[in-house]
Amino acid sequence: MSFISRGFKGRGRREGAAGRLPPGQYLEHGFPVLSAGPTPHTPLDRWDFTMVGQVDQVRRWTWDEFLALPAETITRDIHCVTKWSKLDSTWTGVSVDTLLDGVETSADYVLAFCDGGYTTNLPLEDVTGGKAWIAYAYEGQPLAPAHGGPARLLVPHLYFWKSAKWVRGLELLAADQPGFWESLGYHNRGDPWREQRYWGDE
Ligand SMILES: Nc1nc2c(c(=O)[nH]1)N[C@H]1C(S)=C(S)[C@@H](COP(=O)(O)O)O[C@H]1N2
Ligand SMILES: [Mo]
Repeated sequence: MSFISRGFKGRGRREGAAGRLPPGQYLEHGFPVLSAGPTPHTPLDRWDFTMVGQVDQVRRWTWDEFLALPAETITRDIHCVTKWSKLDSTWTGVSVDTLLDGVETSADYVLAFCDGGYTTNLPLEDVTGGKAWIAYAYEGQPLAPAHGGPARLLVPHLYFWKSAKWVRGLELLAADQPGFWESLGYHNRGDPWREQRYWGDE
């Protein structure tokens, strides 16, 4: 009896996740914290977000200005290279498209930079067209410091190391420049559906 009900539950869970777990991933119901260093605590009155590098003019938003930008609430699956995936996580933040609106650039790449010194690189294509946000709320609550609060990059279609916590800006670049994990052997792009975990994976 108990065997049957366990089996039934297990099957139900698998059906819910059908087609949503990239190769080699398992379903995680909690929300693990993965940080390469201590959690920085930048006071909001000293926080800003800047768009620098190959831009016609540096763009800068204070915390209050950032909160006044048009926000979006989105629900997405997220996939960590350490093999956990979390389905239907809900975030609120500003689309990178909104931040790039009116910015003239010839850049093809971005490097996200953060309090604490973490960086991650992405093709501009992977952060435009409704694919990336600067998120400041998770499940309707202010984003917890351990998870990147006050704000983090969210790029759910790539492995979660690309979703830089405590993000403070984007540097627009003509030439790609590897970020923190990318220069330590992780894949340059990190598409979970192609299982691009490490340098050398196709
Ligand atoms: N600034 C910063 N961002 C970061 C990291 C980090 O160490 N520092 N770790 C990355 C990795 S490897 C993962 S899997 C996710 C983890 O986010 P979480 O702690 O909210 O689960 O954040 C990414 N962003
Ligand atoms: Mo990770």
